[in-house]
Amino acid sequence: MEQLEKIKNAIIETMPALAKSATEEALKNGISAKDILNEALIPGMDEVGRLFREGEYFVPEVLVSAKAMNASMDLIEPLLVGDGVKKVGKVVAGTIEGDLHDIGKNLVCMMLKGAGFEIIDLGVDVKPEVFVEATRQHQPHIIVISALLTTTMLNMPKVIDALKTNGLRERVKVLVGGAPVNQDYADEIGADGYSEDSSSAVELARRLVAV
Ligand code: B12
Repeated sequence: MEQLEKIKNAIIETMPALAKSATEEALKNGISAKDILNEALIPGMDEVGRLFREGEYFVPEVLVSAKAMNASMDLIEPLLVGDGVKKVGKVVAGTIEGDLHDIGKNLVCMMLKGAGFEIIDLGVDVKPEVFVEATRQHQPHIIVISALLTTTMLNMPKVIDALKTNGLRERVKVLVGGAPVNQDYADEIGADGYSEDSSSAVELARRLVAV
């Protein structure tokens, strides 16, 4: 669809203002927030990833693309989330220590919020002790940990170890994800769950709290 292409291209071509206006236009024309997410934002960012990988884009371009994606996300989030949804569980979320990538983590949080979870978002570069403290303070059902770098995913088990050391491991389910993470790694570090995208993360979170 032409309007979804326009949003996608605004992300790829690093144009936040256009991403915003094209999203406003699409919503006005009755295109759903879910279609904007799945058919424009995610494929747009995937393409940016490819350009970065192949050396056509550098960090500044990727940052502006991320800004364009966020400009659109700000508009669709309230529609994806919906008001007055009964809370089904509490989630503490964060990107692991050393890692500044937050687009995927934010998407997972947004989808979980939409499914009725209460989210405590600790942001990026979150140290194990900060996850522990938030677990003590908020008593979540689930901890969501995101990593986008092969180097930082190695910090994920440190959170699990820190929870054990502090006697909190049995109280909370740990969900891990992000591009370099897979089911084998999740099993190896003793996480309770892994999923590859934000929609399946919701299903998994629901199962973990047995909704
Ligand atoms: C955007 C981006 C950046 C932006 C981040 C902006 C931001 N606010 O997030 C900036 C420019 C800052 C950046 C910096 C760097 N980046 Co970068 N970046 C990317 C890029 C292009 C896209 C990532 C993204 O947002 N994808 C879109 C989202 C929606 O996907 P996602 O994060 O995978 O999330 C989905 C799933 O994984 C899952 N998910 C995510 N988290 C979780 C958690 C749970 C619990 C669950 C269940 C699911 C889940 O659900 C999400 C939605 O479906 C990727 C390439 C790529 N295609 O992945 C490189 C990439 C991740 N970056 C890379 C690198 C190397 C870097 C830098 C080291 C570059 C540098 N030399 O400085 C720095 C590191 C900075 C740091 N300390 O973190 C490499 C990593 C390589 C590796 N193997 O480790 C990649 C793969 C690019 C590449 N091919 O070289 N980056």
